[in-house]
Amino acid sequence: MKHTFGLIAAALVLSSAAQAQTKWDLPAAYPATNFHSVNLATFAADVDKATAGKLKITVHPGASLFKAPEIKRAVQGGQAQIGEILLAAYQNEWQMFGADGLPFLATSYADSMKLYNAQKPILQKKLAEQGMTLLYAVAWPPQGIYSKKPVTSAADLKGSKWRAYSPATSRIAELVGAQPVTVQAAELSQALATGVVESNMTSGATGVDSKLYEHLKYYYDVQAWLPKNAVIVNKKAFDALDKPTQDALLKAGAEAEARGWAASQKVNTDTLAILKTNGMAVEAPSAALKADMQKVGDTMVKEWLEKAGPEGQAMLDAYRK
Ligand code: PCA
Repeated sequence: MKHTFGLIAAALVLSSAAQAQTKWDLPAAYPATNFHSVNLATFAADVDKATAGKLKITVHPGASLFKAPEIKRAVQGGQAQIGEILLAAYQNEWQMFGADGLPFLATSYADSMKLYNAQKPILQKKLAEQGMTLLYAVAWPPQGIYSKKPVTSAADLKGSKWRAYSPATSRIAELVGAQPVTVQAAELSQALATGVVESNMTSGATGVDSKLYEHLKYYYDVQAWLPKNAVIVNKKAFDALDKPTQDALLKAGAEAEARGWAASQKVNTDTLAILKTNGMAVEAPSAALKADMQKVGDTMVKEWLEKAGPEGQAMLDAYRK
């Protein structure tokens, strides 16, 4: 009798401990050493600490749980409670997602932050309609051109096998006469090794992550745009948390955002140096290349506005104000 009571008591203790702990999965698409992923790991540790272990977030970097393009739907459907997405990858779904992926709309960290502030209210509204919320977003370092061959003007990109990671990066390829092929960051090294890719636009961060210097010898620091990663949360999962846990999550998210933007700037400087150390020519674009790319950007912003309509215009006005 006494024995049975002890077992029941033990079972009760165990089940209440299990109830008290919530486990979330956080799929992410970039390698564990990437600054976004490192930031996510710190964020998860902060949440663990602030909630005394009540909310355990497991980060799955490197597209190990879901491939990059699948993460948004996974969070929406509740297969993952929280996840990190590249907003610009979803431009075809809704033009506003792609605003930070347009060449030469916002090219500095300061402008990129301004653009984020203009985007934020409509991003929140859209994600809420989809059953999610935006926790935080962090810009990648500015995007430049990587190429196997020297590029003195856009004409040198004609016919080049160009890796794209978003609708906008595919469109750039079309406009310069390159051949776009969509390759996610997780598969980029492989694509280079097999010769599927000869050029692309991305950051120094991804250049180092994927060791682009092993195959591509030229980097032109065009600083064309700063796309953002956003951390999104399934609304039902969020609502199921108690208030102190929700508050802890929001606080850790705000801290991760500030930390991430600072890290991005440092990573920009550091990774361009690493590219050089590894034998890559890291150069400013020629006046001709700059002018060619500026023209591409003008066309794309115009095309984007046509598709985005008044909502896009309102966002641009808010950004430029
Ligand atoms: N790296 C990611 C997106 C932007 C960036 O700098 C990539 O190349 O896939």
